[in-house]
Amino acid sequence: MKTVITFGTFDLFHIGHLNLLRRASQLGEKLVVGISSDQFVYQKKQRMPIFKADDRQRIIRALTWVDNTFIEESFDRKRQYILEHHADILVMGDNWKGHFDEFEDICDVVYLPRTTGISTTEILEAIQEL
Ligand code: C2G
Repeated sequence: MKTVITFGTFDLFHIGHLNLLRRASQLGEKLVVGISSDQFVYQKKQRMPIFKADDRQRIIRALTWVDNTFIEESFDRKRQYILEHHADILVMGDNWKGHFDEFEDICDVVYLPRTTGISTTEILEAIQEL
């Protein structure tokens, strides 16, 4: 039985997020998702998320492929999260390619192709242009 772990902001949940989570779930029997805290999103993106962490977590938790969720507070704790959740595979979109190779000593690290043509930033820009 393999446990897959993945991390993300998942703000303005969209089809790119859905595809990533579906494909991640297919790599194992259990999928655990770390959802970035609002402060961590600010550190990563220099802007606050549109949806609060609690709401983003509720949306992810409602997906049938997702078995467990938690709030990710920082990059520094990634090793701890992987170990705590007994993850066998770390999955991220390939915009993160190479960034998490340091965890190959404790799990497999897989980068999946991103869905093209959609991102939270592009959605925000499209709305602003209306
Ligand atoms: N993603 C994707 N296709 C898109 C958009 C996003 O496959 N069109 C993937 C990303 O590659 C990532 C996941 O969906 O694996 C979540 O993306 P974001 O919400 O943008 O998360 P991010 O801010 O990159 O958080 O510790 C690492 C992070 O917390 C990653």
